[in-house]
Amino acid sequence: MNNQFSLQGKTAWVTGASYGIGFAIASALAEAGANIVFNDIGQAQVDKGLAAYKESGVPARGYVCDVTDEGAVKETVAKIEREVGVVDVLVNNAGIIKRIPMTEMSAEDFRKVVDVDLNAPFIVAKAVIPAMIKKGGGKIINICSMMSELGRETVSAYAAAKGGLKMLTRNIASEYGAYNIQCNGIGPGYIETPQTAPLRERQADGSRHPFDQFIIAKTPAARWGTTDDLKGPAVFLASSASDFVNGHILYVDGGILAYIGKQP
Ligand code: NAP
Ligand code: GCO
Repeated sequence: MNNQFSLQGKTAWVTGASYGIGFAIASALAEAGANIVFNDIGQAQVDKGLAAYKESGVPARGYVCDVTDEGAVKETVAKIEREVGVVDVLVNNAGIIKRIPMTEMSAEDFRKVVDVDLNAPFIVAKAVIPAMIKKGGGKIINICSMMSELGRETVSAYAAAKGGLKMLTRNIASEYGAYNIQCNGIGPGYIETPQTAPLRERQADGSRHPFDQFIIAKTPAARWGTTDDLKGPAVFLASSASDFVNGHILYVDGGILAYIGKQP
């Protein structure tokens, strides 16, 4: 059974993984035996990531690549294939959010969020699928969100992108399942990372942020998730243990989507 979860000899690319969820997922895939590559927008961020991986004892290669730049993505895939090997596992993790009321959000800002959170997963998946087909198969994991299913104030662009990413996941599964490529999503709940730090800031009186309290009440587990909570699900979807799982969004949310919320 343990062999089913082994990634020995596999090359795994986690995008935007200098820190946060991507870093945790890359570390977990490495622990399962994968050779890790990651990218970030600038050399400074890549160097920061390399130092963090080294400190954690995780061998990793870092590449400077803006995932919204198709030319840069194609070049990065060619470098990875030359220097490490064909990408067996792709985790489309890189993402941004802009929390602005829709009527106050510029079309430019809306496009920026969709570009990173939806267009880029298309660009990167499109770049790695041909070599996966030649190799006889592969795994693609798109990092979706609660906002793939739910809306809330100020996150219109993010929800539109993550909802689209859910359907892109299902379409890749549909179009390339015949080539032994499984494409699934992970939908994290509310996770403690820099991206959600503003939602957890302590108030001047030391009390919890109202949104923090809201999430605690909405989550049966009565806590925020940590990046460690995502490690097992990522290894499962990256390994042969999930070879007949395709087009599925695995929500790792402590039960938020199942729960009406604690009565105030
Ligand atoms: P984060 O802390 O903000 O990290 C995002 C990472 O993506 C950073 O390393 C960032 O690099 C990188 N990135 C952004 N734009 C990029 C681009 N154009 N090219 C390459 N890299 C880029 O976010 P996180 O909380 O770890 O979230 C990671 C993923 O999980 C995102 O897709 C997010 O939407 C999703 N998610 C997060 C949560 C949560 O509660 N935290 C829940 C559900 C889903 P820089 O530092 O250089 O900007
Ligand atoms: C927000 C949060 C969420 C989380 C995550 C939830 O502002 O609502 O940032 O969007 O990032 O996507 O799954």
